[in-house]
Amino acid sequence: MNYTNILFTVEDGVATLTFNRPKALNAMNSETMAELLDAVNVCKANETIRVLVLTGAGDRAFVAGADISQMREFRPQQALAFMELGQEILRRMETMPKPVIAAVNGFALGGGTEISLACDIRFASEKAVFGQPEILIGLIPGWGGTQRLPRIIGMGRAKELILSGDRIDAQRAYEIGLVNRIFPADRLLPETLQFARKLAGMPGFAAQMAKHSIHFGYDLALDNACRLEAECCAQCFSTDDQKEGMKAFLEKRKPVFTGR
Ligand code: CO8
Repeated sequence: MNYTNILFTVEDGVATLTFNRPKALNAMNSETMAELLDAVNVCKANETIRVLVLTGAGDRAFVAGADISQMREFRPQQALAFMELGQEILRRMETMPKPVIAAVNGFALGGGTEISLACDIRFASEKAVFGQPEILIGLIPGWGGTQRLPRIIGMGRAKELILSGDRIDAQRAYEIGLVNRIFPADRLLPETLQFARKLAGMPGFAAQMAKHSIHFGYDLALDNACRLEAECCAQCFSTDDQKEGMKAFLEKRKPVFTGR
């Protein structure tokens, strides 16, 4: 697929997807969603891609939400289809068997915050701004925000953001656990890519099993979730990387992982 609304590059096992509609602050329209879906599928299928990084073009926005100029004329059935598509893409990305990191470089509002919530890790520039302002235009979040936000920052804080539509800066987002790390604007992408390369060098199957256990165990009863974890961990013993990791530890040397 040819991309016109995103940039997509791969280097050192790290794919970088840049939302690229800076004039509209990278707002998500249907075309951008279709390209995001395609890129997520490519990342999932391509064995040379081991980590995905998402960021926004320009110096103002990650994603300023779903495209309001497209949504304004929706009838309920179109709105539902737009939400279902967004939810499917984000769930596919969230459960992808490889780490996904958001490098939030500016406004991440509405759908922009929701995209970041579906990433495994959120890094932010000092200029980042988060929020779920849907209520200010007569909506509620529709791409998983009412569900993922409480799971990540707690129900009380999520309700505060969703019911007020207030925006928060990177520092506040860090304080409430919404972002993992903050960097000066010019360091965000280099630091994120350095961290992504580190993850790309980890045993890939173990990373896959970790995400699987977290995502598919989260809503199970504890006994069942721990059983799932044990089975995922046991599967790791089928890999060369587990053999190499333990051998290297006992031989007091750095492991050389092959991803097998
Ligand atoms: N959609 C479409 N265009 C946008 C969006 C957007 N979400 N955000 C910004 N733009 C456009 C502006 O219209 C403007 O375009 P133009 O230059 O042609 O007038 C350009 O980007 C620059 O924006 P501003 O002039 O507004 O820049 P400011 O610096 O004054 O303000 C803000 C920046 C604060 C980010 C402001 O643009 C803003 O508030 N944007 C909207 C944020 C928002 O409400 N996002 C949530 C949208 S709803 C949503 O995401 C729900 C998703 C899931 C539900 C799906 C339901 C079907």
